[in-house]
Amino acid sequence: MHTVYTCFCTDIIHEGHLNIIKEAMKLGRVVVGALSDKALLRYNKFPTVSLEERLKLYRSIEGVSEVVVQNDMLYDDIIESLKPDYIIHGDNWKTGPTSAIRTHVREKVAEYGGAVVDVPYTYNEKVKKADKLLREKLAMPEYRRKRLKQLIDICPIVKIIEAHSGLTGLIAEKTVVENNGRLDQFDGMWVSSLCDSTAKGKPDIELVDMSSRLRTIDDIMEVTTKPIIFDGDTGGLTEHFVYNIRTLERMGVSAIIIEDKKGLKKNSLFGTEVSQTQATIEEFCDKISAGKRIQLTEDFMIIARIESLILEQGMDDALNRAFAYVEAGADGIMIHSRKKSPDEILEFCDEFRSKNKKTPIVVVPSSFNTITEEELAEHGVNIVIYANQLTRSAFPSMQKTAEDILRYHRAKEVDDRLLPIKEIITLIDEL
Ligand code: SPV
Ligand code: MG
Repeated sequence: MHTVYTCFCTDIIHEGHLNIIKEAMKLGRVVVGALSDKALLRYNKFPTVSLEERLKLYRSIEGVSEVVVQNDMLYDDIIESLKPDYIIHGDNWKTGPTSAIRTHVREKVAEYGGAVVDVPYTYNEKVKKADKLLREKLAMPEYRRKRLKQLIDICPIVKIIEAHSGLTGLIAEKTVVENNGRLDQFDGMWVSSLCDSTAKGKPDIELVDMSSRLRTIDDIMEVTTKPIIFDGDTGGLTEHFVYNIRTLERMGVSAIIIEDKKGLKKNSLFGTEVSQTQATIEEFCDKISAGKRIQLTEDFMIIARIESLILEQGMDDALNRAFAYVEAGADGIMIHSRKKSPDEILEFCDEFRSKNKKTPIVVVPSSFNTITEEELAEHGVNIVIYANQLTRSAFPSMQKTAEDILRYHRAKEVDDRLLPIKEIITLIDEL
C-alpha cells in the first residue's frame, strides 16, 4: 500500500480539498498534514482556529487515514519521517513563489523514488467565496487586534512595514517573495505619523488631527487583514489619550506606540537639531497607566517609546525609563536611535534583556539600516518596523515621472517604468 501525503493550510474544507483527497485515495493510504501556525504565517495564511481544531477538522474528512503536523514549509520534516510515495497538491503551486517549494519537494522525494502529483486546482465560485469568507473573518476587529500578540509568540521577529493608504496597505498585505525556496512576507503595518503627514503634504508635528489619522487607518483596514501598529506620537493630553485608546481598540488596531516627548513634537530623525522636550518619567508613566486602565481587551498593546538616545540623554536614562515604563504597565518598549551604527541600540537591548526577558522590544532601523533582522532577534528584539521606506521610494519615482513628462511634452518616454494599465485596474480586488 502506497502512502499519499497532502498538506492543508486551511481553516475550512471546501470541494477543492475534497477533490485532492478523492484523487489521493486512488493512489493509496491518505495522510494529511496540518501546517503549523509558524509555517502558516509565512504562507500568507494566518490561522483563525487553533492547530488542535484544524487537526480535528482534517481527521473528520472521509478517506483520511492519518493526520500529522507539518512544521516545515518545505516539507523536509514530513519527507524524512513519512517518506511518502506520493505528495499530492493542487497544480496552482506550479507557478508563482510556491513553485520553488514544489521544485524542492520533487527533488527530495525523487531521492528515494517518490513523486509529486499535481491535480487540477479547483477554483469555482464556491471555493472563491470560501477563501473570501476566511479573509473577511481575519479582517474583523476581534481577529485582527489579537494577531500582533500571537505573532510575537510565534515569530523569531515580527516584520512590520509602513502603510499610509489603501494602496500601501495592499502592498504590505500582498507582497510575497521567495527566498532560498521559502516564502516570506510582512506580518503587519505601521501607520507612521511621518508618512501619514507626508502623504498629506504636512509636517510631522502632530498637525494631522486624530480624525484624519483614524480615516487613514480605516482606509487601510478596508483592504487588508494584517495587524496594525499605530504611531501615536506623544499620545497628546492624557485626558484625550484615553478616548483614543478606546477608539483604536474598538477599531481592531493591535498596538499604539507613544513617545516620551511633550510640547511641540518634531520628528525624531531631527534629533537635537531642533528643540524637543522629553516628558519626565513620572508624567509619561501616568499617561501609560491611564491608557492601560481604560483598555478593555487583553489583546491591545500600549508600547512606550524612549527618546533618550535621540535626545542624547545617555544609556542609563534610556534604561531607567524602560524599566519605569514597564512598571507603569507598558506592554512593550520601543528604543529609537538616529545613529548610523546599531551599537547603542544593541547595547540597550542587551542591558534591558539582562533584567527583563519578556517585555517585547521594538526597533525602527531607518538610520542603522545595515543590521539584519536575524541579528536584531539575537539581541532580543521582537518587532522590527520599516517605518518610511515605501514613502521614500515612491516620492523620487513620482517626481522623476513628472519631470520627464514636462521635459518631453508627452508621456511616451516614461511609459517603460509604469505599471501597465491592465495591471493597475486589476490590482484592487473586487467584492
Ligand atoms: C514615524 O514613522 O513617524 C516615526 C519613526 O515616528 S521616525 O520617523 O523614525 O521617528
Ligand atoms: Mg512618528
